[in-house]
Amino acid sequence: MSEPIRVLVTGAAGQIGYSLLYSLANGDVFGKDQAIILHLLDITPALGALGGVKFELEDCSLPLLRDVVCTDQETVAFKDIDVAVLVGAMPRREGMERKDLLAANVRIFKSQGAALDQYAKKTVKVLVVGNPANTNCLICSKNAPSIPSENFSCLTRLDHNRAKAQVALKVGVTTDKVRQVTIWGNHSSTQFPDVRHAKVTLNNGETKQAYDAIQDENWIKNSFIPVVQKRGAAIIAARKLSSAMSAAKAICDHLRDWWFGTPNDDWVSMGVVSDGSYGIEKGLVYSFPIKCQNRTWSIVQGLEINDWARDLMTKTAQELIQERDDAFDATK
Ligand code: NAX
Repeated sequence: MSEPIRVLVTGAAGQIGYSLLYSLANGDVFGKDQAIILHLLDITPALGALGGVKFELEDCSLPLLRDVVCTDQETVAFKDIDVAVLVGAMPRREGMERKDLLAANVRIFKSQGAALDQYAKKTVKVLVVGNPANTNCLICSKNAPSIPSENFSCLTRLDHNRAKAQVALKVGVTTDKVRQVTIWGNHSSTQFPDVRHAKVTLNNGETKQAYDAIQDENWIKNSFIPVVQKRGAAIIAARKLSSAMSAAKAICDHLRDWWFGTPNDDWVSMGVVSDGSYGIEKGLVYSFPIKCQNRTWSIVQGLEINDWARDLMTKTAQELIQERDDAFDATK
């Protein structure tokens, strides 16, 4: 058994934290022979609840879980960590202006970026979940100059999983039979869920392009895309709470694939710092089709982009440019 890795989860007393921690501690993400020490950070008023989460983790009686460190101090939380899952963020409160929300999140992610820079291992892998996830990730990376920007990513895997599930439901196959879907852009309603390059293996064993399996372009453009884009809002409307179980599952998928690699015949979606691929402004944190190997990721190159797709990819990039500029303004 190798040395335990230290995994930080921020906002650990919240609802995603509650759905996520068991899977991390049980070896579902980093492997069944990888011991783990959990660092759980939350704000001071949540420390009581966080203590209850620690009791429950102990009661799960998990052999891989070597320690649980609960804290409201960044100096403790970020010390020597191998992985950071940044879930905690400022939620929008009634009457709060977008600018105030952005300013509050910029403060949080600036401070956490600086803490990563100062206390974490230089090899730390960072996954930003708290919204606005892409821009928070950008702020965090900018404030951790000693950590390579490739070590930062934001979660668009939930959108990716939603897209796979919608196609699987439409065609009548299980979700593992749908491959190579892509979420382009922002984790927001401007994202572009793209199945133009996706493949589906039908129940008779035949593999087809998703467009040929679906045979309904109108459904793709006018049902599939808006359903995936607005799924988060649909869950809030139905549950009166935002997605937590599916978000936690997506976090596990994202981390597992980054750690162990993606299958040869598939790719995943991750928000990463753009290198200019597909004409997306360098430096923006944008969701791309990604392959992982040896704990590093690369953007899948050479996918054909037609005018319709280009228009959607540009719209979501423009929103990210605006968010980035507003975030920098908010701190002035
Ligand atoms: P909850 O409100 O249940 O939990 C958030 C937790 O973060 C709370 O315990 C709170 O005390 C803590 N927190 C707030 N500020 C903090 C700080 N500065 N440091 C440490 N902890 C802090 O929210 P939950 O449903 O768990 O969602 C968390 C975040 O994930 C939200 O920003 C949400 O919008 C975002 N999501 C992002 C998704 C994605 O795909 N990128 C999907 C799911 C989710 O909506």
